[in-house]
Amino acid sequence: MSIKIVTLGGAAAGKTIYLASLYKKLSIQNNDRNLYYQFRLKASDRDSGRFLNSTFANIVDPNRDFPSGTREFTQWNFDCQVKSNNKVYSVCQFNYLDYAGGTLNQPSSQSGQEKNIERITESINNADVIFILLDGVKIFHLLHGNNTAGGLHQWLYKDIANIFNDIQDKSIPVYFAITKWDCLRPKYGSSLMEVQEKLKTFDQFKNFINGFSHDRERIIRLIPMSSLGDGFAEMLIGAEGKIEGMRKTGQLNIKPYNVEIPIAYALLDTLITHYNDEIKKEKNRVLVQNIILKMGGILAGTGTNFLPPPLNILSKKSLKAIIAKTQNGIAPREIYENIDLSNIKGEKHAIKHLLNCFWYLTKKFENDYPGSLLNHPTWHHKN
Ligand SMILES: Nc1nc2c(ncn2[C@@H]2O[C@H](COP(=O)(O)OP(=O)(O)OP(=O)(O)O)[C@@H](O)[C@H]2O)c(=O)[nH]1
Ligand SMILES: [Mg+2]
Repeated sequence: MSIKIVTLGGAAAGKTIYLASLYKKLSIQNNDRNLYYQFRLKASDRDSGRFLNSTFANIVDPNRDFPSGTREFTQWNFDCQVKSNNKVYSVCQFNYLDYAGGTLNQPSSQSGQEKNIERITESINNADVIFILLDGVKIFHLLHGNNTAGGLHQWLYKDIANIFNDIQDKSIPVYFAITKWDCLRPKYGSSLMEVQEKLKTFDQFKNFINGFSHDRERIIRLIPMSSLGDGFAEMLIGAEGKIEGMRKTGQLNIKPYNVEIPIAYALLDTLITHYNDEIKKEKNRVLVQNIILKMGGILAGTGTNFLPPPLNILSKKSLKAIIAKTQNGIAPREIYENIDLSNIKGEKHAIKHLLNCFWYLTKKFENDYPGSLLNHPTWHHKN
């Protein structure tokens, strides 16, 4: 099953550093330290993996500047795998796009990027999940009332407005990530309420979120994350609180956080979306049947043929259990205890194992960051 994630964000929102950091954190399965990181992301080809590793090496090198803005347009494909007893199980694939954030906000005739803008539009149309990176430095300005800070108006009324226009007709999950959370964490910790309230004071956010709230099938999440971790970089604050750049502090240890949360949600939410769609179709089928035959219908089968392989190996019962657990506030410990890598005996186990890891990570995240769910769909797992 291939999960297409379209990452949207203005210039310098943090897209490139995020990808390098995500890959660094998840490219090696972690069997010892944290049981719920017992999976890995593998780049689709060797060159891509090497390129991401070398980008990351430059990012962490205190003697080098941060990478300059992206010019190319690159699709990154990652295979999400579980390795157990010397066998590798490939559960799903994640596809990302990286591109020059700035040029996409100009009219295509001016940016000379017609082809690339077409590609982005096409990707949005085919996406399973939309991932919007909100620049943490811009959010910092908003929260501190620095209304005249450079680029803020352009960002709010052009970049963000363009993104919302592009995606408003799609009813798939939308995740807002607030990048560079390390800059906000000292003051805001893990509370998202203030950020949520601030964003909603702007009509475009309010309308977007409220508009979607009427569309009860859409999931909207807010995910604070840091690709660099705390203390690795600091904002250079000039006169009148103006942020003039980001400086590496020289700290060697880099501990990104929450970068894996969007992919964990992407798999769980995509399963739920597929299931909900199927239930709706079944309901329509039964309705038509009832009208034609004037009799009560029955919902079909125990299988999950509507899921792309290899996830269609799951039974309908397991899928309903996954959805129920995802919806309900299961204590992380309960999920954690289910994980046992040495017990994986086949593809089905591997899938369940990965889902367990993702449950754990997302539930822990929800416990740690109240206010992250902005809107959720009607759940049909009881059907
Ligand atoms: N403190 C902090 N700064 C970050 C983080 N991620 C990115 N930055 C800063 O933000 C700048 C831009 O990040 P990029 O990843 O290059 O942004 P981008 O979205 O790829 O930008 P374009 O390629 O121009 O579209 C970096 O040079 C860093 O200074 C983070 O997690 N924490
Ligand atoms: Mg970039």
